[in-house]
Amino acid sequence: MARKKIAMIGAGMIGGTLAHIAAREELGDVVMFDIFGGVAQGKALDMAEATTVFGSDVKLAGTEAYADIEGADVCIVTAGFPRKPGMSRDDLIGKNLGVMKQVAEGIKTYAPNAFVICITNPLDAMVWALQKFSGLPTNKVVGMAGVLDSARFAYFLSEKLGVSVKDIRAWTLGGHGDDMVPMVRYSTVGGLPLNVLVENGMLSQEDLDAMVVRTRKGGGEIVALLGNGSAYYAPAESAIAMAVSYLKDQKRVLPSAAYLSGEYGQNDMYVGVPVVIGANGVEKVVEFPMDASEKEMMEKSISAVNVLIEACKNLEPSLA
Ligand code: A3D
Repeated sequence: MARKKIAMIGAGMIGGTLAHIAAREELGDVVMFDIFGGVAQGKALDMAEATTVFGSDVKLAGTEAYADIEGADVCIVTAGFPRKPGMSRDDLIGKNLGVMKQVAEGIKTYAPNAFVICITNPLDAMVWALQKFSGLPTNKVVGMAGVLDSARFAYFLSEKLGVSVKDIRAWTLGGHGDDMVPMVRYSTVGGLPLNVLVENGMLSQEDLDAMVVRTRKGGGEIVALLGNGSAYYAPAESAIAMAVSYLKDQKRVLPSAAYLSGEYGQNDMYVGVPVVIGANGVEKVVEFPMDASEKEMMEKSISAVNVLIEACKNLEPSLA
């Protein structure tokens, strides 16, 4: 069986980390595309040399020619600009929308059958624009944010409770912004929902509230610490989990920015919801029943995403 081909569109901090993990895990041959082709080539050569140490036979290449992504099975898009301290994700929209247009053209021309995972911010609006610009099927274009936001929530819980990360399942839905919706009732530690932990005195409401706030601001916390650029290890691991579910038809249920056609009462937009990812891409959107306060938070988050989608339409009339 021929090796799979994985294209990283953008060879910056996340793109490089993605390539490293994909090579190490032998997920397939890796090609890194970047407008700064030298950076993509340099990173690819550095990692290719490392394969002889960690013993992986995959091939790595860097390029500034879209033709080199031809036939890719998976494309992971990080091309664009990250935040600087003091910037919100939304401040990136003008610059990154133009990047999505170029990337969509490249993928549509050379890898129209790929499963495309977008990471570029502001995430929900950029994945929406990428799908529109490319015309690829909506089940094959998805955004990564929920796995990361949920991972952050899970990490804070494991730290606070002194419990293995393996026994925590956290869910964060909605748009990838400060209005994201950590789903307390559906997040579990050893199978017990968080509200049950609070009721039984195993976790205080104050600590839980503080972790919800920290999760919402988790990206900004790292931006402030780094001083230049944003998180890349956890974002890369999160996108790899989604890619692996597709490549191995694992059918994992993962929170992802997915195209909605009536689910959660929404149409023609992308927002973070639980989805089943398998060999057919996004195979199903799972609808979590929501109580009044969860619904209110989700609606607020969806409205914030819709404002950004409208901004994209104003900036790029072909999307309207
Ligand atoms: P960075 O290290 O700057 O890498 C971006 C790369 O994109 C650079 O190497 C650029 O040269 C390249 N690039 C710019 N324009 C183009 C273009 N037109 N075509 C091809 N390549 C181009 O950033 P990063 O890797 O740290 O972050 C990448 C994106 O992910 C940013 O938009 C971040 O805001 C975003 N991000 C999203 C999350 C989510 O959870 C959704 C988390 C962290 C970062």
